Amino acid sequence: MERLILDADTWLLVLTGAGVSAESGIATFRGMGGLWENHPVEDVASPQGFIKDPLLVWRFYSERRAAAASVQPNPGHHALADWERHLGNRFLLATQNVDGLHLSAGSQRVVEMHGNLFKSRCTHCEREPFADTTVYATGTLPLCGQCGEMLRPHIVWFGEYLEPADLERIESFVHTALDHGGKLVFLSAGTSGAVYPAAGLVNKVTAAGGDTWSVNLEAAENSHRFKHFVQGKSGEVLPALADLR
Ligand code: BJW
Ligand code: ZN
Repeated sequence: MERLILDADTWLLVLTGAGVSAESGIATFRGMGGLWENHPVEDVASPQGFIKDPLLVWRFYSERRAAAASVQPNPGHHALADWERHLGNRFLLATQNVDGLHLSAGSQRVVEMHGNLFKSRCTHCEREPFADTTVYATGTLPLCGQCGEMLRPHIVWFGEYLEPADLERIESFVHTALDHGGKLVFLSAGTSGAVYPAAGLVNKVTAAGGDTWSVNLEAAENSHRFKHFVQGKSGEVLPALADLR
């Protein structure tokens, strides 16, 4: 297997998707066939879906909270935390996953691009998003303790904008790497490369002259845009991939 060299010049930006948590026992979106109980994911993960049926959406997220609370990070998560300990500020992990498993594995420089399953926010007042691990009973609509309006999961749904500060953190990492004359590397793992803006990061790094790696169980929609493609399970490939110098 080709090795990814992580030396003193390397600046590594990692993007992860649902595939990285698959070996921990969390179903991927593709694995579910894009469906949850026969509802297209877009119906339970969009603002329109929430307006139409908030109880259904809360049931979807409560079920996912319960599932994510009972699993552990796998060797793929741990490998990324090791790489971060080696590279320090020359490492950034952008994850599309909302399960919090990278944080449990010890990763610290993490941008949760699509939010966090264990946070909620108010649909109405200015209250900050807050930690919420509650698995709400079916038929319960959680309300804001401050204003009495409906709460919603702190998740970036289809058609919603990602937090500008999160996107800026990723862009600024790339620019800092270039400013330092460093060797910029982008590695994407366990993602179908179908959802933007995450799927477009490979183009940005390529345009900036960086090296690009994809680790995925099967060829992803954007695999042809990467210089290196390593096919396999991230929990097996990642721990063996890097050559830490
Ligand atoms: C393994 C493995 C193992 C399995 N090891 N590998 C540009 C072009 C076209 C469309 C757009 C565009 N820009 C924006 C859009 C619209 C939209 C979009 O991208 N649509 C596409 C479907 C075309 N994007 C948005 O709406 C985003 N917002 C935005 O851009 O705002 C501006 C805007 C506003 C108004 C209108 C238009 C634009 C927001 C996207 C938010 C996505 N949210 C979700 C759901 C919420 C999170 C949640 O509840 O969990 O996030 S969608 C869902 O997909 C989830 C995931 O994070 C995301 C990505 O999925 P991922 O991680 O890739 O999972 P899978 O299952 O698809 O793939 C798993 C892969 O792993 C597979 O390849 C397997 O082979 C592999 N695998 N086991 C390694 N063990
Ligand atoms: Zn409120």
